[in-house]
Formats: sequence, structure tokens, C-alpha cells
Amino acid sequence: MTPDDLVLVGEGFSPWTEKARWALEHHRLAYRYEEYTPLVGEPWLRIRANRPSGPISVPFLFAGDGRTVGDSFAIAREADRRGDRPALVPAELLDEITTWNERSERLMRAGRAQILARTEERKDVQIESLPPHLPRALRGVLAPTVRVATAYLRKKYAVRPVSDEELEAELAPIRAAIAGDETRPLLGRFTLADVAIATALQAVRPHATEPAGLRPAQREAWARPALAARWEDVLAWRDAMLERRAA
Ligand SMILES: N[C@@H](CCC(=O)N[C@@H](CS)C(=O)NCC(=O)O)C(=O)O
Repeated sequence: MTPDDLVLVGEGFSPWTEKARWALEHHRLAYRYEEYTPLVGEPWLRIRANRPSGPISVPFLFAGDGRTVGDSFAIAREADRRGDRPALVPAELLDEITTWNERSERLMRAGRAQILARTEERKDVQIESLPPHLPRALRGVLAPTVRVATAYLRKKYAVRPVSDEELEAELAPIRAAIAGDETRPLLGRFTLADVAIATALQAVRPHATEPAGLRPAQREAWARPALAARWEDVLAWRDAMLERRAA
């Protein structure tokens, strides 16, 4: 590994991972991506990260110079440090971006609460949650074991259900910032605020194709159709941001 080599460990269905990937790609930083399996992947992640105890989550970035970064916001700042494209977190906007990032965390956490509940209820989502290289018949047999991981994640992240009404309070400032212009960055110029909120809107309704690691039953399980119907303008803004990412 050379000092510039980057390895990102993440979950293909996760908005936090998507946010980190977008930040690295914004700066056109090459990285190797490794898929992480909740619960069973954690001991190996801790060993590699030299963090035997305390909080640890993915996305997690390993750099060839020995740096390790374990939070999507911090990964974006690391991308700013290494890249030379316009900063995602310019110093003069740090406070405002932090506020938007916290809002995105609340949206993503609400999404986690819903997907864990749906995973516990639905066998098709359980099957999709198992490593895809396992034969489908075996995934069918193993499906109920996914509940061990959901119980673990519930405890680890003190998960609580979040109502549609509670989420509307997070969505209203997004609508206000866009002010009817679906291509307008939240702070008037493209920053991590846009990346964080665009990825977090997965908790209202996932984008049609992103994140690519989100499988069909999972995609449906993330969605809140009644809520989404009231926030189509905000979702259209998200789609426009993703088009910009792909361009
Ligand atoms: N604030 C963190 C939150 C990351 C997070 O919650 N990651 C979850 C995604 S569901 C995770 O790692 N879950 C798997 C695990 O904890 O084993 C960030 O921005 O990266």
C-alpha cells in the first residue's frame, strides 16, 4: 500500500456509505471499496482499525499512510484534505454544514429504524441482507438469523421509531432552502450539506438506482410513500443532485 492508497469499508445499501463515496468521488480520489457485513464484520474491522473498544461504524476509511477515519463527515473532510477540487466543507461554512449534517444524521437514523423493523418482519428483505455470494437456497434457510444482527444494531445505536410527522420537521428546512429551485445547492454553492441531505433522503424514498447496493425489497422497505407524496419537490431536488454527481 502506498501512502496515497485508500480503502473504504462500507455497506452498499447505506446512505452514510454513499455520502462518503460521493465525497471521495467529488475529489476524484481513487479508492478500493470493501463490503462490510454488520455484526460478523465488526471484530475484523476493530483489529484493522486498532480500536478494540469504543464506538466504531462504517463507512470507515483506511489510508496507506496509516491514517484511519471512521465517520462520513470526517471522511469528507479527509477527502478535502487530499483533493484539490472545491472543498466540500469550506471553513467559512463549517457551522452551517454541521447543522445540515446533523439533520441528515437524524433522517438517516429514522431510515435505520424503519429498515430494521421491516427486516425483522419480511423474509425477502432478510434474504437480501445476507451476503450475495451465498447460494439463494442457503440464504432462504439462514434468513431468520438476520434478526440476531438487527437486535444487535438496535442496541448498538439505541434505535427508536420515528414517525412521518417527526420527519416533516427535518424536511421543511430543505424545502425552504431550495426555494422552488430544484437545482439550487442548499447553501448557494455545492457543499457537503447537499451530499449529506441528498443521500439521507433515502429515508423518505430511495432514488430509482442509487445507492446501487440497495436491492429491490430493501428499496421498497426504506420508502415512506405517504410522506414522499408530500415532499416530491424535495425528492426532485435530490434526483437533480444525483444527476449532477453522475455528470
Ligand atoms: N455518524 C456515522 C454513522 C455511521 C453509521 O451509523 N453506520 C452504521 C450504518 S447502519 C453501521 O456501521 N452499521 C453497521 C454496524 O454498526 O456494524 C457516520 O457518519 O459515518
